Amino acid sequence: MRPILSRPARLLLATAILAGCQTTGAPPVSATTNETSTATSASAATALPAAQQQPVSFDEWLKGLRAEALGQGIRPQTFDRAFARVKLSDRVNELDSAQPEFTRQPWQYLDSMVNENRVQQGRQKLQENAALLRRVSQRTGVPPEILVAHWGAESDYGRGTGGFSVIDALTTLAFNGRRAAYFRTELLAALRILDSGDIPPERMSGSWAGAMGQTQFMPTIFLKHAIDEDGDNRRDIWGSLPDVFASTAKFVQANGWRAGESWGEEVSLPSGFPYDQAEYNITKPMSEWRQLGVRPLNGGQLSGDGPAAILVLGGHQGPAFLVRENFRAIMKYNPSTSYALAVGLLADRITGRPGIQGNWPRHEQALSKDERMELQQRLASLGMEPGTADGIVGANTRNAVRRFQKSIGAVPDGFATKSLLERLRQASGAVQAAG
Ligand SMILES: [Ca+2]
Repeated sequence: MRPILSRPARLLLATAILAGCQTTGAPPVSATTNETSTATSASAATALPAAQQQPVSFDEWLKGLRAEALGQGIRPQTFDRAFARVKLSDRVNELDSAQPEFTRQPWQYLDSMVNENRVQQGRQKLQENAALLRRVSQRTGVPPEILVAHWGAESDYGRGTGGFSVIDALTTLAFNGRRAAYFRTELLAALRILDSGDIPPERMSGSWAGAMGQTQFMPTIFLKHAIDEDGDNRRDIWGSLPDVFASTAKFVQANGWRAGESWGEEVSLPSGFPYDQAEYNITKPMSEWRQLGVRPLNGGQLSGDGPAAILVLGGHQGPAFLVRENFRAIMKYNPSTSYALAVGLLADRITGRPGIQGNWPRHEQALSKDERMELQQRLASLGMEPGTADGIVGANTRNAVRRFQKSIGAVPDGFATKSLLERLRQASGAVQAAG
């Protein structure tokens, strides 16, 4: 529907691209911006419902959907009004099937998400809405700056909520998308929202994958967590800031936010640190990290008991972060470690704390999809067990990279770059020559 991607679409795709290189190993169940899972879930294509194997006309399909919706108690006039001018969207199909060719490095993503402009805007929004944010924060334990940072990350403080009709987008994806069953559930949830009168269909806008309004909630998340804070009997995450902040806070609280604790911090690691322990899924009590020599940047000792994990998204040459339980709560909004880091750092900057102190290894180039697959194939041929050669660098691939790094005496940080692929090519060439 537009010649170039809008800012929110680019933002969401960027998240998807990053999730591709930093998938957490968890099943792809993004709570809100579902693009993350859509673009990276290779297994989704294998789970087509039976209906997909016997194509039906759109009219027949719509009849079936109407019967199902009415069976769930949605009023016929709601359904008919929602679908009066429904259009299948080629653009949605295009975005759904887009496979990212190039991965952005974490610092490129963070540069775009936590830039000076975003920080300044965030400070202003925090001030403008101070009383409201304080009230919501006191009730839920989620700090105002975290609410503002989610808002900034999801929709650039409400400016980029996606220009798609949610009904059109979800209908397109439910009718013939790769994950039709999932989107059918979301479409029925969207109809339930319309039926409850929260928003008229023509104002129900969102991303190409149906993430709605300023919070970018998927419809099922809206039904569970959206709040009418301003008391007009409508949960309006499109136009009401009280509703936006209260809904975000309820969702983040439900995701396990611990009041009074931070998301984490940048830390310094000693030389000889066991970088094979720097992985999102490896958590340890704080006492163990202290023993391993992990320190706050400004000296002293780490506070709290843990559990926490160490993240080095740019390998051992880049900054290191200790991430706590609240980091996991942020990730339930969008299951990408880079996303959660962006929200945490944006919140820090908004409240005047410094940004990242360490330097990223900006000379390290990202791998293309072909190169990622080559990396995996070469690791497999050396017996490093990277899992399926699908071009997605997750924990399995990172651990295989670590095995290879150990085998050549390099620091086992699992960071897959062009220079690492080059060393791998040399090593597998050497193996071939020896064989
Ligand atoms: Ca309201």
